[in-house]
Amino acid sequence: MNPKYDALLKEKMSEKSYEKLTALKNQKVYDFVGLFAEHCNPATIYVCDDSAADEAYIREQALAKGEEHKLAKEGQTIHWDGYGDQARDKANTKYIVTPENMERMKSLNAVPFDEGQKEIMEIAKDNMKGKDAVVKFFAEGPTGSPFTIPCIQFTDSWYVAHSESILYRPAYDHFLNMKDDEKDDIFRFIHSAGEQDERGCSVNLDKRRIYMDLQNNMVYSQNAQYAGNSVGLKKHSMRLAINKAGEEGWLCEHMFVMAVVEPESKRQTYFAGAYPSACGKTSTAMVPGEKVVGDDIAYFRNIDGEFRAVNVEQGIFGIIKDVNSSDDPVIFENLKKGQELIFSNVLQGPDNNPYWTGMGEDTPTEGNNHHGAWKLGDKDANGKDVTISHANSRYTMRLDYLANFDKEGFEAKQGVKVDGLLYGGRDSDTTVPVEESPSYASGILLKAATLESETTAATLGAEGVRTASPMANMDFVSYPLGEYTANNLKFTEGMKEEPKVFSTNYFMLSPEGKFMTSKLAKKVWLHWAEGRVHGEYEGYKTPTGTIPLYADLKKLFKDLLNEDFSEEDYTYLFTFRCTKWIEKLERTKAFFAKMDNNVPAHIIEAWDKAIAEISAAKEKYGDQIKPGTFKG
Ligand code: SPV
Ligand code: MN
Repeated sequence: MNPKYDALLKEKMSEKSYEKLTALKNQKVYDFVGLFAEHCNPATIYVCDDSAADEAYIREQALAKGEEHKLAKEGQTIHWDGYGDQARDKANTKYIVTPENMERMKSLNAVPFDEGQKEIMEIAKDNMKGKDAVVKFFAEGPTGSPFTIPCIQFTDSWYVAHSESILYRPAYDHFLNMKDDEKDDIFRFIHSAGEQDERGCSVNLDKRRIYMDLQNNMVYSQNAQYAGNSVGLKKHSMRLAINKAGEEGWLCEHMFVMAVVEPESKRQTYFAGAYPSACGKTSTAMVPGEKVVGDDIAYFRNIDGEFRAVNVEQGIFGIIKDVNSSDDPVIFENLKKGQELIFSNVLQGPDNNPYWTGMGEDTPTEGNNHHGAWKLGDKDANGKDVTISHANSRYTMRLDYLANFDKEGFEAKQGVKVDGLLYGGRDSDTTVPVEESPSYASGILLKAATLESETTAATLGAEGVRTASPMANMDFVSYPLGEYTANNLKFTEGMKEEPKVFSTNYFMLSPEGKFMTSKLAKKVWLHWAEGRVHGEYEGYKTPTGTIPLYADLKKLFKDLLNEDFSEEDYTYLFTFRCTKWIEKLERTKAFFAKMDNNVPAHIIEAWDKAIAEISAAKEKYGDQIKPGTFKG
């Protein structure tokens, strides 16, 4: 298919692999594989189709290469990343950008295209030498749908290939059936773990780079193993998709998709939710009794005038710390089963079972973990105690294992119709537990763009520091923040109906510094929002939206959780705090100005208008406005 690569590919591939590659009749795919076969120089290349045999081969190779190890239970394996490779490498994740675009992209860790490409190609040169590489085809979103983005992954890590097999829909057949005029519109990912040690960990972390080429929808990841750095289909693809969505008029968001199920009528109402990390995203997506479509990334499209969503993925790459039988029963039960699961950076105990921090069980005092052979009290090179598992240790699991998986919603080629959006931050003193926005636009500007998460005693650094996290998407927004926010606003133009937008905050503290509701209270806020979507509850106005009446919440707490909710707690939690809100809006303005010197004027004006309205309310009602007293 290209005389430049034919002989080389035939030499590195079995006849069968070569046939699978050429059967696609996709020049772009062929040239991509050819270019990196030559440049990264693996010993062999295995091309996968969607067959069970190829899935099994990937699992076998991940074990044979020592990147994963069998655990006691059937199907369970463990993988370790290098000690310095257990979270996303933000500093070395960069956009390679054409000169005319450099100014526009300057707050986004951009490097000039030629310079960046030269550097990454030098690092990639012969990086697969002596190794066996694999090529696999996946889709973001369901195949054969308006949402589908076909992707090709070329990697020398069988752990990465295995993770992607669990997390993404297979798409060799989709590639096979693509029409000629569709064949160019694909995402391409080249990854090499580089040199690996005996535990399968990348060694040359000083040369770890993740470079994104938005012009060509291609991402280079070198010398990394942690999935957030290596799995092309996850956050690399998300950055490409956000940019593509911006150009094409749809949205890619860092959001779960779930259905709230009304207990009596069984009515299902779909919500998508954005929560910065450690603000309750997974636990909201998985509230017992509701249904889950996806937990991390959603695409939204206007289909026939409706706001529709798909889950981009088919699995969960979830934080395992503190997953236990009482807080996350659905997940925990599945982590205990003999089924295909990859545990990363947890402890492999002497009984060959996985153990992690906060699992709610006795844990061994020795074994193998993210640091190597480990026993209680071991310190790392900096004299820090090595914990039983890393704080960012994870499980990789198919979503359809979950009893509350919404198979129908997940498989819908046109996506599900979203009636509510949730934006949930973490603050101890400003945002009420749940509030509805008067309009979609107000929701995007006052709920989504203002999201923040506050550090707690449990995180490193000073307590109470707020990190701006617009749309909980800051690490992935791949073009200027103001433009992205304007595109969020524009998205619903011409739709028959806009979703209602709600803020949530599970972390408001009492004056004594205590949480005032149980962890399950989120179920109440969700069901109130669900009722509002169907016009069911009255509410009180605030300067930024509508809050619940006490009587409705009291009943919901009783019916759903059998808990008593006092009027005193209600009044405290739902008081509107004027100065706190003005400060929050000022911080949002400052953050946007720092990230983007071209924030559209209409956005800034909307914030100024909100600040003026809140100031007027403060004059009239006082700084702390109790529920029911504000009259607009
Ligand atoms: C996140 O950090 O938002 C994740 C995990 O979902 S990672 O794959 O590292 O991005
Ligand atoms: Mn995420």
